[in-house]
This record gives sequence, structure tokens and C-alpha cells, in this order.
Amino acid sequence: MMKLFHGWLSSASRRVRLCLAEKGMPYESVAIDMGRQEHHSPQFLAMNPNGVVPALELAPGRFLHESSTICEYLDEIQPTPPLRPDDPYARACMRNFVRWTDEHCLPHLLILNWSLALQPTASQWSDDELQARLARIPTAERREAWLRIARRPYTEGEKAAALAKLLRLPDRMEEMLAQAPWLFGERYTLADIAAVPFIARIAELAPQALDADAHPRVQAWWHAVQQRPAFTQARLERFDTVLKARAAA
Ligand SMILES: N[C@@H](CCC(=O)N[C@@H](CS)C(=O)NCC(=O)O)C(=O)O
Repeated sequence: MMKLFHGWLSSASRRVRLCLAEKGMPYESVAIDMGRQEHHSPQFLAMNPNGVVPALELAPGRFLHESSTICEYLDEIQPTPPLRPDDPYARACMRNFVRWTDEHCLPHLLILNWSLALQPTASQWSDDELQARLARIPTAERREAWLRIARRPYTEGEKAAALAKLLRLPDRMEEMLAQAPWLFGERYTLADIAAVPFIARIAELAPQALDADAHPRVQAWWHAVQQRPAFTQARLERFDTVLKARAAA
């Protein structure tokens, strides 16, 4: 059976869980504790050299990383229900949309999420501990992100700016949904799946952005997403609920 190494709160991991659930594919779930840097262990880096979740073990010694790549792979090996448009041009446009969310949504959401989930712990680390932890991180970009969250917490202004940039997603989706119920037509696709984790967080952080005055089509889309059995199976629990449960544990 496939094994998914993932974070319950990670947007990229949530995409893969949504895709696996839509496909009805069984898998073993292995939750990675990012606060303990489990994703920087040699074992994890052998699966994903970038040191980020998710990673999917297809068979012993055979791994895939990058949520968009994993989702396309799953759609190829398990074609029903199809999660990409049939038309090659629409497929290419779908990939560009997913890439846009990778480049323009994830970095801004990380600022908001890490400030809540990682900053309280990371700020307690001594300088020596921090240096040891940074040394395990494989990329300069992620090392910088960890240094930042441990020593120079994001300001309220930076967090507000990050949220404003994240809110370009419902603006963009509102236009795309003018013709059809899903982002690429009558079929629910990997583009919708790519957007779901971000819209789920926007529903928690700025629910007014999803109301009927602000983005009526996105509101209807979000409602329809939540009716899908796969949405429930993928367990996109509220951020604050998960953090409270972790603190209590
Ligand atoms: N483009 C990657 C992004 C993966 C990613 O950035 N994952 C985040 C959580 S959503 C992560 O593991 N961050 C941990 C870190 O940076 O140390 C994908 O889609 O799989």
C-alpha cells in the first residue's frame, strides 16, 4: 500500500489527501511533526530532497514529491474519476493555475500559518540549538524561513500584507467561475483541489471574503466543495482546533 508522509495542516499535503480521497485510493498515513523537524531527517530527505511535506512512497524505495506532480501521477494511474480536463489546452491552463497558487498563495499563507504554529516554539530555541536545526535544512530558502520565524517574527503589517495577497485567489476564482461551477468547467479538477486548502484557510482567517457580497460564485463553489465526501475524508480540520488539541496534548 502507498504511504503518504504529510502534515495535517500543510496545504500541499491537504491537496494530496483530497486527491487520494477523490480517487478512493487506500494509503497509509504517516504524519510528520514539523516542529520536531522530522521532515529534515535523512530518511525523509531520501524521499523528498527539498525537505518539505508531502512525500508519497509508491512502493519500497520509490518516492514522489511536489503535490501537483503527485496529484497528476495519481490521476494517471487511477483515471476514474478523471480530475483533469480532457482537452490538452485546458489541461495546460489548469497546470498554470496550479503553479500560480504555488507561487502566489503558498508563500503568503506560510507567513500566517507559521506565525501561529511554529513561531511560539521556534522563538524559544537557544542560538546553539537554532544553528544545529538550521544545519539540517537542505535549501537556503527554507533555512531563511526558519531563521526568520525563530528570530524575527513577522510583524502585524507583514501578516496583513500576506493576507491581502492571499485574497487575490478568490478574486481570480470569481472570474474563472463565471461560466461553470468548477474552475475548469463542468468537471471538478486538480485546479479546484489546488485551491481548496487556501480557501479553507481564508474561510477561517477572513470569512467575509467568501460571503455573497464579496465573491458569490466562490461562496457557491466552497459550499459545493464541502459537500463532497472526499472533503470530509481528507480531514481539513480548522487550524485553531488542531493547534488547541496539540497544546492540550
Ligand atoms: N511545492 C511544494 C511545497 C511544499 C511545502 O512548502 N510544504 C510546506 C508545508 S505546506 C513544508 O513542508 N514546509 C516545511 C518547511 O519549510 O520546513 C509542494 O507543493 O509539494
